[in-house]
Amino acid sequence: MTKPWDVANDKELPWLQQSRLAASVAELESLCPLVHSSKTMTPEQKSFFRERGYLFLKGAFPKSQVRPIKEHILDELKRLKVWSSGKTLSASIKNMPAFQQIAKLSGMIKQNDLHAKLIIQTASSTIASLAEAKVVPAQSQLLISLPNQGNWTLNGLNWHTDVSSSNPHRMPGIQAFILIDDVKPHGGATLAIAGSHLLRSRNESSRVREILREKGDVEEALHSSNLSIVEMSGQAGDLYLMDMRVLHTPSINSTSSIRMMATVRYLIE
Ligand SMILES: O=C(O)CCC(=O)C(=O)O
Repeated sequence: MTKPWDVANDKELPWLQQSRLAASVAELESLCPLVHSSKTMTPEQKSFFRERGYLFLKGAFPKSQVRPIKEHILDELKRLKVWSSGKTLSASIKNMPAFQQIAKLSGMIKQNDLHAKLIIQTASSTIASLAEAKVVPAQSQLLISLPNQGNWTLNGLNWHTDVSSSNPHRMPGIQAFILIDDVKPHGGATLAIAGSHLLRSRNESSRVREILREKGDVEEALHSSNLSIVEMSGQAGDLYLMDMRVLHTPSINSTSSIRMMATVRYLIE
């Protein structure tokens, strides 16, 4: 099993077509009655996760738990002279390609261990319940994007999986995406292709790659293969859980707010 956390292994999937995200919103809304229970997942949540490869848990963390992390990030950005009082201070970081910026900022900001550990612990039991297996938090990372990165688009994104498993029938792990602050649609949230974890054969995968390269209505084409794009936007404290076989990508932050998320990768023992 390889763990190329920082390196996209699907670089040949560069061009996507911009369009709406209606299918994913409908999917998320259908889950709303289920989302408040934590730790033990309901059979409905487990079955949704198995079929779509992700789960949205609205308000999984109290805002009081994520607020200190947000404050720490803002303090760090100020200390590093990257961002303060609504202004970007570092021209070199602002001018970096959007996705390099994420990696750079995640490397620069010191993690606040105490709060990160609390999040990791709280999510662990929920994830173990979903995986029905023992899971180990292998790696955590802040996902920060500066505002105003340009027009939001589905073109030129970096679709990838972080772990390649020798057995495509077995889920290698679950990745948690935690919203540290509110993230509006088109605000730089991670995008995922729901259902892509079930692409079994080389033929199926190649067809999806082709769809992602085409300039037509990509979402329509994905929909006909029972695939849909999920934009992990929401409010501080929301949690998205994703089967690590699901294709996902960073996206452009076209809003005027910093995108603040954190991710933890849990591998199945
Ligand atoms: O910055 C992002 O939202 C992308 C995150 C990602 O691709 C990953 O954690 O593997």
